[in-house]
Amino acid sequence: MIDGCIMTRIARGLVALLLTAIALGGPWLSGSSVGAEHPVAPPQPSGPTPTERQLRWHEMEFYGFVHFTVNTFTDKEWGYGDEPESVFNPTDFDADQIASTAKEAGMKGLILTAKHHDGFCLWPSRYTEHSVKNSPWKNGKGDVVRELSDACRRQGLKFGIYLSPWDRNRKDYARPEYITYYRNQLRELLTQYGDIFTVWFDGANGGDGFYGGARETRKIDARTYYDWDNTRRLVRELMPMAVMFSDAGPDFRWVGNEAGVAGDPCWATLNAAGRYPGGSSEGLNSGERPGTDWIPAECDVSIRPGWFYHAKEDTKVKTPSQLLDIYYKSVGRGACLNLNIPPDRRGRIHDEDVRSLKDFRRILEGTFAQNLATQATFKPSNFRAHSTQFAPDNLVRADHNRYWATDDAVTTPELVLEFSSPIRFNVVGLREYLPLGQRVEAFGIDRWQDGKWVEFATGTSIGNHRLLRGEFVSADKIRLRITAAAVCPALSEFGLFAEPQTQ
Ligand code: FUL
Repeated sequence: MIDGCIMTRIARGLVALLLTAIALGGPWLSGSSVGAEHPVAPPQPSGPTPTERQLRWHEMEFYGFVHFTVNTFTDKEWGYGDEPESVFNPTDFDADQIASTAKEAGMKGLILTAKHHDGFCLWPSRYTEHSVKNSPWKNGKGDVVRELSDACRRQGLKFGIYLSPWDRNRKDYARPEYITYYRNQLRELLTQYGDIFTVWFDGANGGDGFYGGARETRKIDARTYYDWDNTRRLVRELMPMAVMFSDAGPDFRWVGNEAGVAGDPCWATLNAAGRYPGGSSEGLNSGERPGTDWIPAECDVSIRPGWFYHAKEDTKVKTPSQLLDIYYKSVGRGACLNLNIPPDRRGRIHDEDVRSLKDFRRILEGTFAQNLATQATFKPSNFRAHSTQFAPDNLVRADHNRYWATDDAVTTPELVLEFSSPIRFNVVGLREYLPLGQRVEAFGIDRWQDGKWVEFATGTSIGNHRLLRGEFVSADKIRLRITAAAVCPALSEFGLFAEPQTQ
């Protein structure tokens, strides 16, 4: 009788033999025949890889923040915590207007400040009186979390929550009891409002506050006070597919600034050991390579200078071209973009913001409506075992689960795209097949001009999505060069796009 261990060793041996044969172009895979039907072993993953919940989050790419609370009515950015509930009184709250604005802007979800640093709760929590239930809005019967989460679902948007760990209202803040209060509130939010795609843990803590009338400065040790391990465990238990944000992950990280700009490179990997929310921001902007953990970046930025609505900023709403620039520097560098759209005192997104978002979307849609690379014939220097499974035409399929991969030994392949007539473009898009990790470390894009290759752009990290935006060029041959990779590349998209000329 052969025991399980020997069987495993035999199986491993066979797989190794098969992989070696593939790498050498084994005869039964017919080295030269394109379209061999035999299944070919895919490349092995390299380095940290994303979880299923992180993959779902990556796919979202663009979603929004909704900063709304007493600050909207007191014209502040950080409420002190002593604001009377009576100040919260939107005159025409319209969750559908907020959600449809987000939807039309191309966002895939919204994250609401259920409680900001001032401690006022936008839902009628059982655990505090400092909430909508004691406000004049809807005679204390309103629930912003309920209305916005329902409106998001109606629009097909995901819904997430921001619950500030720092609470300037609570008497027990900085004491152990507060952690129980915080978790009780999390439990309410994660059990009463349907599916929650993310929980956003803010690391900010300014110290002073009302604290039930104490009006003093309270310092906590951000490393230990919140006992994050157990709070994260609670989130996993109540909402297993929710991704958690903080400076330190665990699922996605702060990008290190509030300008919406990811580093270049921006690796999805990070060394998580020793990091905690509110800790050092070193390394967050560019990530860390090779890195021990898959903790990709989110770029959070407001459409206005402040996070909350202030009438004086109506003239300072970011223009469509500023939003586009942010998009290319966030989504286009492999991060997700979390763009804040703060409701005004009516409880609606202001016309200026709506107008800017619409135009921004129009330009993006015009740009990505057509991938010109679909018209090309692909000439790769290599594709894995000559199998259609890994052929370069996977790069222009809508299905991002198909990818172009090379043989294990080939880490710097080239791919030439030939067109029957010149195409005109100014944006190049690339994606890696994320389940196999972030593999490519450098690449170049060239165009054929006057009998020679001329560089269009070069880059380093690709990850979920890389967009390179340049001057308009025309060419009937384009080349992608992978110039450095940790292991054989696995790319799921190559796109050539043209921005609409009239902006
Ligand atoms: C920061 C907060 O202090 C700001 O008020 C805002 O909520 C931003 C998204 O995070 O840390």
